[in-house]
Amino acid sequence: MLDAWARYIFLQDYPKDRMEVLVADDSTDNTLKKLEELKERLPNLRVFNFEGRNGNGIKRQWLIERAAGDILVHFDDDDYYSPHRVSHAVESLQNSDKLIAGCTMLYIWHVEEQVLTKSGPFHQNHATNATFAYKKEYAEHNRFADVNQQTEPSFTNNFTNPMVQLNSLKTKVTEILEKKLTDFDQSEINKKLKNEKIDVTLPGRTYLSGKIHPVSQVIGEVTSIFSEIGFSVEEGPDVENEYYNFSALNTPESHPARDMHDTFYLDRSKDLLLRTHTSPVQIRTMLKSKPPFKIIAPGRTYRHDSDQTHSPMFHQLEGLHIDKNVNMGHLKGCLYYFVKKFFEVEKVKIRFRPSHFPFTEPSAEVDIGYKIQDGKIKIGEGDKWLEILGCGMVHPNVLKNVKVNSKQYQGYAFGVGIDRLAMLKYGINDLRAFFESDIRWLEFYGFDPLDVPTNYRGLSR
Ligand code: 2U9
Repeated sequence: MLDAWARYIFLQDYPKDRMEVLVADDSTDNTLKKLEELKERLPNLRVFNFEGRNGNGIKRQWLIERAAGDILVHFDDDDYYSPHRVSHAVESLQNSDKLIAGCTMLYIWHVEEQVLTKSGPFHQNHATNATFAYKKEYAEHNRFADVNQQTEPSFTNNFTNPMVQLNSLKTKVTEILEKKLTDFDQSEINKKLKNEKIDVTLPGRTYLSGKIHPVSQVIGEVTSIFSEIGFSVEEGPDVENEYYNFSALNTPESHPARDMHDTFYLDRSKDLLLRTHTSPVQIRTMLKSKPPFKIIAPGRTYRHDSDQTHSPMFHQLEGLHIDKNVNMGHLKGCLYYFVKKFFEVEKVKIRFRPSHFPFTEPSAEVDIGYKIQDGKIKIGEGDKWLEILGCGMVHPNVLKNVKVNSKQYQGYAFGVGIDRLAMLKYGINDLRAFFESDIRWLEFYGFDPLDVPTNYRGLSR
């Protein structure tokens, strides 16, 4: 701080031999030592130790009483001053009958904080803080009050003493400039208010909002239900190899699912193919990690099939839960919970029918009860049965293929067709419309993008 202050004192264009510099030093650092060094370049430098005494008023009074010159000019040690400060103040006071000089407006550059503040412009006798200059005879009759702040009003008799204006031209230019800027802003606003009119009778603009496809909606719903009971979501590629899609899943070379009529092969050696189920995702997950596993795998699957209820590309969701002591009771509990949540019913009739899949043993297919009421399907009650799921306990051969010890770990797996679930829940009867990309169909059967399915807010509206 002292360095900056000393620089502004040296930079003053007023002759140094005619300038007495008085310092009231109340600092605790090595300021005194530094001031000693300055003495060589400022012949009339006088330093007073002011430590322990408080108040700007007291300090100023102290300095005034010890000053030798006719004209006194204030300097703070933490503000920036121009080189003309002393000469301008002295000249202004010498050419005037008035006893005090100051500026009604001031920009202060705070050296330490590195900020610029502005005070004023005030009325003509109101000197802004730290701009004071005055004749010594004035100070003999007007004393700085012994207060820390706002000493100026009492010193200037509440701003009633006529004041020589310092930097008056600069103040005027600033004022004019600021007025011009506000006038300009104002006239721009007025121009806009005059020329721009709002027609409040105009109908609102219509906008096209996209819709969520029923398949995406159902994937969201199903994922939400299973994540609530501890399943995490895994994904994998649509293009798979023979091993992950068939061999690892205990599907023999002779199995009809491997037939060209069922599977889309991508090369002559029948190694690359479009996955026929999402099961390879579970194989990949188990190979890269260690049990327990509790995962679901939703996604696109492909089979060589096309009619009113089959599309060559369709969607599946498979689940897998492997841990110590997982049994068929857990499988039944999990699927019962899922069916109730998905169809949003309190009670549901459910039956497990023995079946066969190469990757599960024992295997079952799951049917749910339904009836037709007023031409609509009612899920959960009635004496008709609807097949919706396949499931079973994971075959020990599958666990062996993914290096899981089947003596220690067992578990269940299930698979469900997403498109079929969507058709059942939302009363859509032709599967082919799902993938025709008819915007009118989507407009009717689609869902609001903001209406995201959650277990808390409700799955569907
Ligand atoms: C691993 C082990 C076992 C997944 C299973 C089914 C039964 C099933 C069908 C439902 C309708 C396919 O889309 S659908 O035609 N799926 O019946 N899926 S058990 O079993 C697995 C999966 C991965 C490692």
